[in-house]
Amino acid sequence: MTAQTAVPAPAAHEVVDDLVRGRVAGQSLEAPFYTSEEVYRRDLDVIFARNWIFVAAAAEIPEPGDYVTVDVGEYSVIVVRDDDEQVRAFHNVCRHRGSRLLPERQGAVGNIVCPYHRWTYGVDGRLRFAESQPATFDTTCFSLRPVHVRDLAGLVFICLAEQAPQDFDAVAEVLEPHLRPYELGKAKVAATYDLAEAGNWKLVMENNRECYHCDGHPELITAYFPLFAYEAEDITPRLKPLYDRYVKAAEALEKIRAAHGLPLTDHRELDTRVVGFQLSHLPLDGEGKSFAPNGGAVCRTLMGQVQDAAFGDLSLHLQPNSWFHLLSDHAVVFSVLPTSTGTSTLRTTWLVHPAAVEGVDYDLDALTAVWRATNDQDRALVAGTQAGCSDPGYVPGPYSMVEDDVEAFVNWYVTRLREAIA
Ligand code: 3BY
Ligand code: FES
Repeated sequence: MTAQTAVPAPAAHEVVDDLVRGRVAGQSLEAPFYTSEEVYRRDLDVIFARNWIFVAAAAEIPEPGDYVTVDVGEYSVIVVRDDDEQVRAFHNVCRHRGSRLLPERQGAVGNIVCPYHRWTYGVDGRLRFAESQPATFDTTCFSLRPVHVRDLAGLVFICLAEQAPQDFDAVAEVLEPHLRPYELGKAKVAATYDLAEAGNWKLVMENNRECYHCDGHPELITAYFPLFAYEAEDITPRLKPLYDRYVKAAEALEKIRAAHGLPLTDHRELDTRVVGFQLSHLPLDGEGKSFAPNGGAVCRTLMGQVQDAAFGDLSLHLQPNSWFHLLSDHAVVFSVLPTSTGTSTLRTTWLVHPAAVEGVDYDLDALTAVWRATNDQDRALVAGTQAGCSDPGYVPGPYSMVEDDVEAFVNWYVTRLREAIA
């Protein structure tokens, strides 16, 4: 009898390596990218623990001691405004025996006091007090562990890596002049809510990156031209009248921005940078002002230094987890955080001018109606895609001509995973 040598099954990480190496461009990802625990762990490690992640509007923490906590996989991070009014970020872990420090999603503190044995940290992270320590105990050795943080014109990003990608500064330099007039850092939070998505975080992002499905957003498209990422050659006879209206509105918007001496250029660096981004100045349909039905305004007070209500939509997409709409009268900021292989959280926050008064300058339901409806519609599309991709009958399908930004997102993602393997 001949002895048979069993061929060992490849380790789970090798299976993921092969998937990543074998990714075929131009079509949707293979099912395990959305369904495998091993890929999910890889995403947390390579994407969410190494890149700049958008986590909050600075307006959520206006005063010293105001904080939010952010869960990124197994990490919890405290984002807090210190006494010098700088935004700081720390691991939400006590330096004594590791207790979680702040369990709430947001709040305000004088000091950060551990609930276990009351080690007390300043909002600058320094350990100020720990009872019953020997004379040799040096508090300076037990500050909270910092997390990289940047406040870009009122948008707060963190990076959990030891070495954060350098690229952020160059991107911030491009974005800052476009964002500055809106004074997001001084804005008021009108509303924020978390939506539980029944889909892998990448499906939420991919859905955001195309308007091929925008007929599914009847409320949104009375104001928003459903032509995002469409080029002239992508315009079918059905879309021609809409496109003609879009071209006229875009010309009018360019004149308005030029009259105010503001930057006009769009930027598309979605998969050509580590901090991949796209900035677009989009005109709006109808009245051309904001996201009320037919492009009407939703708030009487204009943002920051903005002087013209017909200021269009400054649309910003960032890899890997965020997008933004800045209008003359409000801003909406979105972040996606993974919660399991097949679930994620979409956080949406609406900002208005700090002097805008609810019930006087804006009606909260009217302010939030379009994106609540759009988020719900997208939620159903994402859940349906998660179900389909989990079906043994799923095979990847080709991207259309107007899904370049989905492809760019996936390329950015696969590039990060390939770099990590190398
Ligand atoms: O939020 C966005 O960026 C839009 C909305 C619809 C599709 N997407 C391109
Ligand atoms: Fe925080 Fe003991 S674990 S004080």
